[in-house]
Amino acid sequence: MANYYQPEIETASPQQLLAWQNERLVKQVQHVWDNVPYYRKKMEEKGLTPADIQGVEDLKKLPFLSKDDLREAYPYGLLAVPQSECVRIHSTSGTTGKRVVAFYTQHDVDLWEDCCARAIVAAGGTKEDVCHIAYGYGLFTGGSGMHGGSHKVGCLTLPLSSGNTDRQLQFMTDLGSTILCCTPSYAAYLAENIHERGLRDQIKLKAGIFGAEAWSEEMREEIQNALGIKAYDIYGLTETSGPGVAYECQEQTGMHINEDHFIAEIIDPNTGEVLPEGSKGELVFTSITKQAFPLLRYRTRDICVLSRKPCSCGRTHVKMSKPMGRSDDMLIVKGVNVFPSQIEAVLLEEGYPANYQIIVDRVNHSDTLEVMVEMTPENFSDSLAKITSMEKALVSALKAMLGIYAKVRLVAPKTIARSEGKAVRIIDKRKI
Ligand code: DLL
Repeated sequence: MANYYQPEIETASPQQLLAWQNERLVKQVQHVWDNVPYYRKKMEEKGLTPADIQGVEDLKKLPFLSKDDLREAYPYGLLAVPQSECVRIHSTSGTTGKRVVAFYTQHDVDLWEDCCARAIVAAGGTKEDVCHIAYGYGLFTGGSGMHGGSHKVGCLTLPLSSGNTDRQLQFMTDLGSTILCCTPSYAAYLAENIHERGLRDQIKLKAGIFGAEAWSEEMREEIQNALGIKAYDIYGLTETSGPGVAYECQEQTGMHINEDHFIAEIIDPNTGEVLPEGSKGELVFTSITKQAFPLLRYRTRDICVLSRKPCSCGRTHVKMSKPMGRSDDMLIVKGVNVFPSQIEAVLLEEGYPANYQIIVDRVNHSDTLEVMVEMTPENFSDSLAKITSMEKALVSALKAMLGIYAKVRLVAPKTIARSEGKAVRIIDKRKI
């Protein structure tokens, strides 16, 4: 069984990494130019030919690709190999507009699963582990990606998919799951159930690999304590393969990006200007090893920071911070930028669970922001006076963080519907 800690790649010198990226980028640009008329036209519009791209230094000359391009080219317009070479598709969970469909050759699936295997190993996984996969299987990439990675590491793989909490807990206790892979909101829900059913002593979990949605450090703390595990972040998006584009190591201070497969840039979301390391901005990826669906300078809309500070794990690949929200999920309320992650941080800090919904509306031409949040069984009260005073405390904590007033509505435990996949945090009635 291969050892998916690949030190020759994961701890390669910056010079070696750059050499790989230069060589692969040049090849990829030629591949796209030769096979994707949509992209060739975009390059021609900028007066570019492949000869203009000699390495990473020239990346900034290339045009960006956005989700709108993917929708426009739907379904086959960005495919870079004959359809007969493709073995799989996955698709985004987007509910509006045309879906985005991503294609994979067998080579693409193999490389993607390698990336997921690296993530499992970085979370301490070995062939002795029982890897419990509660990400959804199907069009969503979470289930299949982590499943493939788990096989490569040689773990005993439990393909539970999402939902059916009774069955999740039965397998978890009977088979002794040691690594849990699911969204952080579902992990928090499973933890809540484990606690209520008094199953804490019967579970053998040691690690969780959670991603696909934003989650705060406070939520990590809460899940780690509730399940007695180390909780690792994992990042990815359908367009660039799925989970495993970046993953956390034992240091838990950001996610190493698999730079032998992806070149990451941070840009100013308004001007498109490339920003220096350490700046906060929109993450842009170029996939340099994918055959079927190779995206050049794809704008993720995720806002984060990149860091090349040396990591105690020895990995040299650049780290991305937790995404601080999406530039297109960012709410603008009364002209102020509001990220759900800021609200979540306040709630957890004040001792509330991560079960909340943010409701934005427009009343008399003015924006309103309301946060509905569940009380915990411990701080639950039906005394109006007590609830009002708890709400007041939250209103001022939120005001200190956001700079604007948010109405707070405390509700009884378990009032807000739980999610088995990505949690629905925002209801923007202005868009309805
Ligand atoms: O969510 C892939 C994935 C599956 C990642 C399982 C991790 C684990 P999409 O459904 O295409 O793909 O959604 C991609 O989800 O642009 C981010 O906005 C968000 N996202 C993914 N991982 C994280 C994370 C999968 N760790 C979009 N933290 C991305 C915050 C995340 N947001």
